[in-house]
Amino acid sequence: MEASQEQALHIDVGQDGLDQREGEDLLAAFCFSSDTHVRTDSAVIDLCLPPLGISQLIESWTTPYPVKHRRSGRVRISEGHEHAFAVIQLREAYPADLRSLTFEAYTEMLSAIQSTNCPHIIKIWNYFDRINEEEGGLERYRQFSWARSDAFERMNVSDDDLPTGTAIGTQGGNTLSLIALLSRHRLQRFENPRQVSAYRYPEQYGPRSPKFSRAGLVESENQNIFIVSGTAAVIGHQSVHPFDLASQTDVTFNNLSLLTQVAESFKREKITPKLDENSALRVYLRNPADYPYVEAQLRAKLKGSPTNVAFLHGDICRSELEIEIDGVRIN
Ligand code: 3EB
Repeated sequence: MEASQEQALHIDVGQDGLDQREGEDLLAAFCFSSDTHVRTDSAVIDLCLPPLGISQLIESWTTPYPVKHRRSGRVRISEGHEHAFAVIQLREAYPADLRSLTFEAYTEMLSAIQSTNCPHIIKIWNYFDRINEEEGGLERYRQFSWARSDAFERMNVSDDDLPTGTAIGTQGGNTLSLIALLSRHRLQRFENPRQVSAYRYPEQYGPRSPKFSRAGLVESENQNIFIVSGTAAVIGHQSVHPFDLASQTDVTFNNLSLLTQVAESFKREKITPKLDENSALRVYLRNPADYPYVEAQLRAKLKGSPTNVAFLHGDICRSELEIEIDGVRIN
């Protein structure tokens, strides 16, 4: 098949080595393990988010089009035909100043993105250690949110232009990792009607609100992307069922189905805006012992055996939350 008739983007989750499709180029490989190595010159992104029930998982994003790998300062860029990734991973100093480091990382990454052929930021995954720990009088997640907000402001990204997001605590590595998915095509954003938009959260969650959109669609000629931000047991702006895994799991699934319902109302011919066994999902659990329960729940909800799911040991950005799920469906 001609590349032009094929889908531009594929995701595969596998356990052994790079699960690269025959004849395709690698845009990004998220390597989830308890390893903390930081690469500097490839599309492989090592993240200390240990997979549950297995020692290593690799989520590979590949494309039939040629990919150009380059660097812009400390930002690694993989540019394909319609999609690209920009990645920055910075070690934290001791004593740490996460707020300054986040501002530096964000402004450097956002500037580098301006030099790519894919100006639309679809999603930014944010990972760093000790997310709920207080440092210098403020929880590290709140320091991070503050700096991300300042950086978007500095770079003239308004609340109407925010990408989808995920912010999760890693289990070591001492590294701030920002991974941006970019596209030639714009993101059609939408919010969850049952939730206050994160960028309008009141100050009780930090001096500056978390700047992300809840979900979105990216339409292009051959392919569409439905993508959701990290989704948890939040209603309005409040966490519900604090520390209660089973109830939080239910609310999280409800929030995900609400987002898919909103996406349905945008629906064009070729879009399947749902999270099902053909989606790539990441399920983040604060407590590894919760894995068997959530795995069984997910299989029941999706009514199939999803192959592209990563269950990861990650800390949720509010200490009372036990579970968060993010996902993408390409079709
Ligand atoms: C929430 O709904 C839960 O700060 O980038 C989810 C997704 C959450 C992304 C972020 C935070 C972020 O507010 C937390």
